[in-house]
Amino acid sequence: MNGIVEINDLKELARRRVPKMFFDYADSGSWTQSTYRANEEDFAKIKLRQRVLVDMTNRTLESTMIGQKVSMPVALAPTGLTGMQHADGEILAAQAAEAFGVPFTLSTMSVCSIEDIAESTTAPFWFQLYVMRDRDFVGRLIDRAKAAKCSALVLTLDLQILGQRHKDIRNGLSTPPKFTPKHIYQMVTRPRWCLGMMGTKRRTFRNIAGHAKGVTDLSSLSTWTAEQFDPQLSWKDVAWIKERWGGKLILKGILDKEDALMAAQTGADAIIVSNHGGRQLDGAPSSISVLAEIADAVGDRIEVHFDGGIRSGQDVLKALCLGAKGTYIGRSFLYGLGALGKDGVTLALEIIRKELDTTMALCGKRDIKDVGPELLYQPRNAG
Ligand code: HOC
Repeated sequence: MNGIVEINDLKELARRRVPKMFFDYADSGSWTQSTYRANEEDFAKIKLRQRVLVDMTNRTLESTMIGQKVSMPVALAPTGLTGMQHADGEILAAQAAEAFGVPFTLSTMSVCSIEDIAESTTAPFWFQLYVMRDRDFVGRLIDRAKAAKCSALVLTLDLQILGQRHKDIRNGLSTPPKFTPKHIYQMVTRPRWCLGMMGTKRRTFRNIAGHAKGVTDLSSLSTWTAEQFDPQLSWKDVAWIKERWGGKLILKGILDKEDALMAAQTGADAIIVSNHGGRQLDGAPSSISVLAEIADAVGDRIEVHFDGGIRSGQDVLKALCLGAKGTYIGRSFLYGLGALGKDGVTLALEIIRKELDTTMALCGKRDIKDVGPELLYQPRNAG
């Protein structure tokens, strides 16, 4: 599309098209947002080695993540309330990912349900699980993911309690609930978004509907979340979930080497080095700054994946060079979704694929499976 060259262009278009409270919800981090910013900024500090006169024909980005074929090692991350960026957002993103040959991960906290995605796609998708105090409900979610033939369960470990997000509080997306004329104004001044929402039945949180009876809007959802998410989640629960699920298991939210070592002992298939997009512990290091240490510590025992701050194909390449077998984009696809719906998600994936391919070639590699730390520039006097 004219004028859209990089992910940032999609971001600016989304900012104009999505009501502020929902754009901010996706876009912001917790507290001072220092970790959220570091996720992006630390990528820029990593320099690539330019190589010349290397045969660059017949390049391939194909790879695998947890043994599943991917057209490039970039999955769509589980993102909460994706259906608020665009009507039926989770369905559109899943369809775009399927056409592209990359995994889509549905969040527990999504607007469209597990069953909605299963009915609208043919490729197996991944389901992200939050653990609530009510283990029967958690068990039922796992069973629904099995019935929908999800091919991996992504268990999030870093949201036992919710990090405080100042923008959400200021926007009224918090407890106690606030819904003011300002919100209504934000919505009606985004006619495309409004028409889309009016045209769909999927406007509330269908994975948890039925269990969370009073949850009908964002405010009541945030109250429910605060009460339901289990602050006592432990490694024992991981064992229980692994057993109940019985399929491929990915543990998301590892940022510390000690935790990575514990995770490697669980028998899970992969970990995701992640700080939840800078939305949980503000002041924690960027995901990219801890990736190499974690990959070195456990990479021979468990597949290491990465998320946090990827806004280009160059960022993907850097994460792969530092030890990730696969990566995830969250905001990068959400901006596309908010800007242009399904076409915007496809465009975000195309932008990333082209940047990844060109960067890999300029670094002198033809196969994404062959990239490693040798592609990164190490200044002579670096410690
Ligand atoms: C109000 C809902 O992964 C996020 C999500 C989890 C959200 C639950 C809160 O936004 O970080």
